[in-house]
Amino acid sequence: MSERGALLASGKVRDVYALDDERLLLVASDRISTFDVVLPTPIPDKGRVLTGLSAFWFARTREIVPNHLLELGDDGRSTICRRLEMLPVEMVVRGYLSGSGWVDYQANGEVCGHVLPTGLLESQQLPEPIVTPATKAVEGHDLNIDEEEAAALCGSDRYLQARDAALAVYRFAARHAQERGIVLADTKLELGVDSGGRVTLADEAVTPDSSRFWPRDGYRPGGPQPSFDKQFVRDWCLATGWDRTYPGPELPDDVVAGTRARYVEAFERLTEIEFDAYLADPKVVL
Ligand code: Q0Z
Repeated sequence: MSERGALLASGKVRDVYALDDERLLLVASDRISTFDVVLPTPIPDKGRVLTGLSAFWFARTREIVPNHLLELGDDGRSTICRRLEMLPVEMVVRGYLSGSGWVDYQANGEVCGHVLPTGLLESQQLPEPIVTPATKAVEGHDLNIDEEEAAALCGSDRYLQARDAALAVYRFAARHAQERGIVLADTKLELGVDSGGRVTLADEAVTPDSSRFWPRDGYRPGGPQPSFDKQFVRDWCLATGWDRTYPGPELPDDVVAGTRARYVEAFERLTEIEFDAYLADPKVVL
Protein backbone atom coordinates (compact mmCIF):
# COMPACT_ATOMS: atom_id res chain seq x y z
CA MET A 1 0.00 0.00 0.00
CA SER A 2 1.85 3.07 -1.14
CA GLU A 3 -0.50 5.52 -2.87
CA ARG A 4 -3.02 7.16 -0.59
CA GLY A 5 -5.17 8.62 -3.33
CA ALA A 6 -7.27 11.76 -2.94
CA LEU A 7 -8.88 12.62 0.39
CA LEU A 8 -12.57 11.82 0.00
CA ALA A 9 -13.92 12.40 3.51
CA SER A 10 -12.48 13.33 6.84
CA GLY A 11 -14.02 12.46 10.18
CA LYS A 12 -13.06 13.61 13.66
CA VAL A 13 -10.67 10.71 14.13
CA ARG A 14 -10.23 9.05 10.71
CA ASP A 15 -9.95 9.73 7.00
CA VAL A 16 -11.02 8.04 3.79
CA TYR A 17 -9.11 8.33 0.49
CA ALA A 18 -10.22 7.35 -3.00
CA LEU A 19 -7.66 4.92 -4.46
CA ASP A 20 -9.58 4.43 -7.72
CA ASP A 21 -13.20 4.03 -8.87
CA GLU A 22 -13.59 0.72 -7.06
CA ARG A 23 -11.47 1.07 -3.93
CA LEU A 24 -11.09 3.29 -0.87
CA LEU A 25 -8.37 3.56 1.77
CA LEU A 26 -9.59 4.07 5.34
CA VAL A 27 -7.04 5.33 7.87
CA ALA A 28 -7.77 5.44 11.60
CA SER A 29 -5.81 7.99 13.65
CA ASP A 30 -4.96 7.87 17.36
CA ARG A 31 -7.15 10.88 18.09
CA ILE A 32 -9.82 10.46 20.75
CA SER A 33 -13.00 12.45 21.16
CA THR A 34 -15.05 12.84 24.29
CA PHE A 35 -18.26 14.85 24.67
CA ASP A 36 -17.90 15.41 20.89
CA VAL A 37 -14.59 17.26 21.31
CA VAL A 38 -11.34 15.84 19.89
CA LEU A 39 -8.72 16.03 22.64
CA PRO A 40 -5.29 17.55 21.86
CA THR A 41 -3.45 14.42 23.10
CA PRO A 42 -3.57 11.21 21.04
CA ILE A 43 -3.87 7.71 22.54
CA PRO A 44 -1.03 5.63 21.03
CA ASP A 45 -2.31 2.68 18.98
CA LYS A 46 -5.99 3.60 19.37
CA GLY A 47 -6.38 3.64 15.58
CA ARG A 48 -4.76 0.20 15.40
CA VAL A 49 -7.08 -1.22 18.07
CA LEU A 50 -10.12 0.05 16.18
CA THR A 51 -8.88 -1.10 12.77
CA GLY A 52 -7.94 -4.53 14.15
CA LEU A 53 -11.28 -5.00 15.89
CA SER A 54 -13.18 -3.96 12.79
CA ALA A 55 -11.21 -6.38 10.62
CA PHE A 56 -11.77 -9.13 13.23
CA TRP A 57 -15.56 -8.66 13.05
CA PHE A 58 -15.54 -8.43 9.24
CA ALA A 59 -13.63 -11.72 9.05
CA ARG A 60 -15.97 -13.46 11.50
CA THR A 61 -19.27 -12.22 10.07
CA ARG A 62 -18.49 -12.59 6.36
CA GLU A 63 -20.69 -15.69 6.10
CA ILE A 64 -23.56 -13.76 7.71
CA VAL A 65 -23.21 -10.51 5.73
CA PRO A 66 -20.82 -9.60 2.90
CA ASN A 67 -18.51 -6.71 3.81
CA HIS A 68 -16.31 -4.13 2.11
CA LEU A 69 -12.92 -5.26 3.46
CA LEU A 70 -10.37 -6.10 0.75
CA GLU A 71 -7.03 -5.75 2.52
CA LEU A 72 -5.67 -4.91 5.95
CA GLY A 73 -2.53 -2.73 5.86
CA ASP A 74 0.75 -3.78 7.46
CA ASP A 75 0.63 -0.57 9.52
CA GLY A 76 -2.41 -2.00 11.36
CA ARG A 77 -4.37 1.24 11.02
CA SER A 78 -5.40 1.27 7.35
CA THR A 79 -7.68 -0.89 5.26
CA ILE A 80 -8.42 -1.07 1.56
CA CYS A 81 -12.16 -1.39 0.99
CA ARG A 82 -14.58 -1.99 -1.84
CA ARG A 83 -16.24 1.27 -2.79
CA LEU A 84 -20.00 1.01 -2.34
CA GLU A 85 -23.06 3.10 -2.93
CA MET A 86 -23.75 3.92 0.70
CA LEU A 87 -27.28 3.81 2.09
CA PRO A 88 -28.40 7.27 3.25
CA VAL A 89 -29.15 6.00 6.76
CA GLU A 90 -27.05 4.56 9.57
CA MET A 91 -28.36 1.47 11.28
CA VAL A 92 -28.12 1.65 15.05
CA VAL A 93 -28.84 -1.69 16.69
CA ARG A 94 -29.78 -1.43 20.35
CA GLY A 95 -29.90 -4.36 22.73
CA TYR A 96 -30.03 -2.13 25.82
CA LEU A 97 -31.79 1.13 26.66
CA SER A 98 -29.19 3.91 26.67
CA GLY A 99 -28.29 7.30 25.23
CA SER A 100 -30.90 8.79 22.88
CA GLY A 101 -32.91 5.55 23.15
CA TRP A 102 -33.37 6.10 26.89
CA VAL A 103 -34.19 9.80 26.32
CA ASP A 104 -36.86 8.94 23.72
CA TYR A 105 -38.29 6.10 25.83
CA GLN A 106 -38.71 8.39 28.83
CA ALA A 107 -40.54 10.94 26.67
CA ASN A 108 -43.12 8.62 25.06
CA GLY A 109 -42.37 4.95 25.74
CA GLU A 110 -41.07 4.45 22.18
CA VAL A 111 -37.71 4.45 20.43
CA CYS A 112 -37.84 5.29 16.70
CA GLY A 113 -41.37 3.87 16.42
CA HIS A 114 -40.65 0.72 18.46
CA VAL A 115 -43.22 0.55 21.25
CA LEU A 116 -41.43 -0.85 24.29
CA PRO A 117 -42.76 -2.41 27.51
CA THR A 118 -43.49 0.05 30.32
CA GLY A 119 -41.28 0.27 33.39
CA LEU A 120 -37.91 -0.34 31.74
CA LEU A 121 -34.88 1.07 33.55
CA GLU A 122 -31.99 3.03 32.05
CA SER A 123 -29.40 0.57 30.60
CA GLN A 124 -31.83 -2.36 30.88
CA GLN A 125 -31.65 -5.10 28.25
CA LEU A 126 -34.49 -4.91 25.73
CA PRO A 127 -36.71 -7.96 25.15
CA GLU A 128 -35.23 -8.13 21.61
CA PRO A 129 -32.62 -5.96 19.90
CA ILE A 130 -34.18 -3.17 17.83
CA VAL A 131 -32.90 -1.24 14.81
CA THR A 132 -33.19 2.52 15.14
CA PRO A 133 -32.14 4.15 11.88
CA ALA A 134 -30.66 7.64 11.76
CA THR A 135 -29.92 10.03 8.95
CA LYS A 136 -26.33 11.18 8.63
CA ALA A 137 -26.27 14.81 9.62
CA VAL A 138 -23.37 16.79 8.11
CA GLU A 139 -21.77 17.79 11.41
CA GLY A 140 -21.71 14.92 13.87
CA HIS A 141 -25.22 14.77 15.25
CA ASP A 142 -27.46 12.15 13.69
CA LEU A 143 -31.22 12.44 13.52
CA ASN A 144 -33.19 9.40 14.66
CA ILE A 145 -35.97 8.39 12.25
CA ASP A 146 -38.49 5.56 12.27
CA GLU A 147 -38.23 2.48 10.06
CA GLU A 148 -40.93 3.74 7.71
CA GLU A 149 -38.92 6.88 6.93
CA ALA A 150 -35.76 4.79 6.53
CA ALA A 151 -37.53 2.47 4.10
CA ALA A 152 -38.67 5.48 2.08
CA LEU A 153 -35.09 6.81 1.93
CA CYS A 154 -33.44 3.47 1.03
CA GLY A 155 -36.20 1.65 -0.82
CA SER A 156 -38.14 -0.84 1.32
CA ASP A 157 -36.48 -3.95 -0.03
CA ARG A 158 -33.00 -2.57 0.56
CA TYR A 159 -33.96 -1.24 3.95
CA LEU A 160 -35.25 -4.64 5.08
CA GLN A 161 -32.09 -6.37 3.82
CA ALA A 162 -29.91 -3.83 5.63
CA ARG A 163 -31.98 -4.14 8.81
CA ASP A 164 -31.71 -7.93 8.81
CA ALA A 165 -27.97 -7.73 8.15
CA ALA A 166 -27.45 -5.23 10.96
CA LEU A 167 -29.46 -7.30 13.44
CA ALA A 168 -27.55 -10.45 12.52
CA VAL A 169 -24.18 -8.75 13.02
CA TYR A 170 -25.28 -7.27 16.35
CA ARG A 171 -26.58 -10.60 17.64
CA PHE A 172 -23.34 -12.36 16.68
CA ALA A 173 -21.09 -9.69 18.20
CA ALA A 174 -23.18 -9.18 21.36
CA ARG A 175 -23.13 -12.88 22.16
CA HIS A 176 -19.39 -13.11 21.44
CA ALA A 177 -18.71 -10.07 23.64
CA GLN A 178 -20.97 -11.24 26.48
CA GLU A 179 -19.06 -14.53 26.64
CA ARG A 180 -15.86 -12.49 27.08
CA GLY A 181 -17.08 -10.11 29.77
CA ILE A 182 -18.23 -7.17 27.66
CA VAL A 183 -21.81 -5.98 27.21
CA LEU A 184 -22.37 -4.68 23.67
CA ALA A 185 -25.16 -2.25 24.52
CA ASP A 186 -25.57 -0.92 20.98
CA THR A 187 -23.67 -0.44 17.74
CA LYS A 188 -23.93 1.83 14.73
CA LEU A 189 -23.47 0.02 11.41
CA GLU A 190 -23.18 1.50 7.94
CA LEU A 191 -24.19 -0.47 4.89
CA GLY A 192 -23.94 0.06 1.18
CA VAL A 193 -24.72 -1.72 -2.06
CA ASP A 194 -21.97 -3.27 -4.19
CA SER A 195 -21.81 -3.27 -8.00
CA GLY A 196 -23.80 -6.52 -8.02
CA GLY A 197 -26.62 -5.01 -5.94
CA ARG A 198 -25.67 -6.85 -2.74
CA VAL A 199 -26.28 -5.11 0.58
CA THR A 200 -22.80 -4.99 2.13
CA LEU A 201 -21.42 -4.03 5.55
CA ALA A 202 -19.03 -1.04 5.33
CA ASP A 203 -17.08 1.50 7.34
CA GLU A 204 -15.98 0.37 10.80
CA ALA A 205 -17.73 -2.47 12.56
CA VAL A 206 -18.38 -2.91 16.28
CA THR A 207 -15.55 -0.75 17.57
CA PRO A 208 -15.60 1.23 20.81
CA ASP A 209 -16.03 4.41 18.70
CA SER A 210 -19.17 3.10 16.98
CA SER A 211 -20.64 1.17 19.92
CA ARG A 212 -21.23 1.22 23.65
CA PHE A 213 -19.03 -1.36 25.38
CA TRP A 214 -19.77 -1.85 29.10
CA PRO A 215 -17.85 -4.08 31.51
CA ARG A 216 -20.10 -7.09 32.28
CA ASP A 217 -18.81 -7.08 35.87
CA GLY A 218 -20.66 -4.33 37.67
CA TYR A 219 -23.41 -4.02 35.04
CA ARG A 220 -26.46 -2.82 36.91
CA PRO A 221 -29.54 -1.40 35.18
CA GLY A 222 -31.15 1.67 36.76
CA GLY A 223 -28.58 4.28 35.69
CA PRO A 224 -25.89 5.01 33.12
CA GLN A 225 -23.08 2.42 32.84
CA PRO A 226 -19.40 3.33 32.61
CA SER A 227 -17.90 3.08 29.12
CA PHE A 228 -15.30 0.29 28.95
CA ASP A 229 -12.87 2.43 26.97
CA LYS A 230 -13.60 6.12 27.58
CA GLN A 231 -14.89 6.42 31.15
CA PHE A 232 -11.42 6.89 32.58
CA VAL A 233 -10.56 9.76 30.23
CA ARG A 234 -14.04 11.33 30.58
CA ASP A 235 -13.87 11.29 34.36
CA TRP A 236 -10.38 12.78 34.35
CA CYS A 237 -11.38 15.55 31.92
CA LEU A 238 -14.45 16.52 33.96
CA ALA A 239 -12.45 16.47 37.22
CA THR A 240 -10.24 19.24 35.78
CA GLY A 241 -13.35 21.45 35.66
CA TRP A 242 -13.46 21.33 31.82
CA ASP A 243 -16.78 22.70 30.50
CA ARG A 244 -17.01 20.22 27.56
CA THR A 245 -16.29 22.90 24.96
CA TYR A 246 -13.37 23.17 22.55
CA PRO A 247 -10.50 22.87 23.25
CA GLY A 248 -10.34 19.89 25.58
CA PRO A 249 -7.57 19.47 28.17
CA GLU A 250 -4.17 17.95 27.38
CA LEU A 251 -3.93 14.51 28.96
CA PRO A 252 -1.12 13.61 31.39
CA ASP A 253 0.98 10.50 30.67
CA ASP A 254 -0.78 8.29 33.23
CA VAL A 255 -4.21 9.06 31.75
CA VAL A 256 -2.88 8.35 28.24
CA ALA A 257 -1.38 5.04 29.43
CA GLY A 258 -4.53 4.05 31.35
CA THR A 259 -6.76 4.81 28.39
CA ARG A 260 -4.50 2.93 25.98
CA ALA A 261 -4.54 -0.06 28.34
CA ARG A 262 -8.36 -0.10 28.29
CA TYR A 263 -8.49 -0.07 24.48
CA VAL A 264 -5.91 -2.86 24.33
CA GLU A 265 -7.85 -4.84 26.94
CA ALA A 266 -11.05 -4.57 24.90
CA PHE A 267 -9.13 -5.77 21.82
CA GLU A 268 -7.57 -8.72 23.64
CA ARG A 269 -10.74 -9.81 25.41
CA LEU A 270 -12.83 -9.71 22.24
CA THR A 271 -10.32 -11.18 19.80
CA GLU A 272 -8.44 -13.49 22.22
CA ILE A 273 -5.34 -12.36 20.32
CA GLU A 274 -2.44 -10.56 22.02
CA PHE A 275 -2.25 -6.98 20.83
CA ASP A 276 1.53 -7.33 20.36
CA ALA A 277 0.85 -10.16 17.89
CA TYR A 278 -1.46 -7.80 15.99
CA LEU A 279 1.28 -5.13 15.92
CA ALA A 280 3.79 -7.67 14.59
CA ASP A 281 1.37 -8.91 11.90
CA PRO A 282 -2.10 -7.34 11.65
CA LYS A 283 -3.36 -10.21 9.48
CA VAL A 284 -3.61 -12.41 12.61
CA VAL A 285 -7.14 -11.06 13.15
CA LEU A 286 -8.38 -12.25 9.75
C1 Q0Z B 1 -17.65 5.78 4.44
C2 Q0Z B 1 -16.31 8.03 6.71
C3 Q0Z B 1 -14.01 7.78 7.31
C4 Q0Z B 1 -14.95 9.93 7.32
C5 Q0Z B 1 -17.42 7.16 2.77
N1 Q0Z B 1 -16.91 1.18 1.41
C6 Q0Z B 1 -17.32 2.48 1.25
N2 Q0Z B 1 -17.84 2.88 0.08
C7 Q0Z B 1 -18.23 4.15 -0.09
N3 Q0Z B 1 -18.14 5.06 0.86
C8 Q0Z B 1 -17.64 4.76 2.08
C9 Q0Z B 1 -17.20 3.44 2.31
CL1 Q0Z B 1 -16.53 2.93 3.77
C10 Q0Z B 1 -17.56 5.83 3.07
N4 Q0Z B 1 -17.55 7.03 4.91
C11 Q0Z B 1 -17.62 7.46 6.29
C12 Q0Z B 1 -15.22 7.23 6.91
C13 Q0Z B 1 -13.88 9.12 7.54
C14 Q0Z B 1 -16.18 9.40 6.92
F1 Q0Z B 1 -12.95 6.98 7.49
N5 Q0Z B 1 -17.40 7.90 3.91
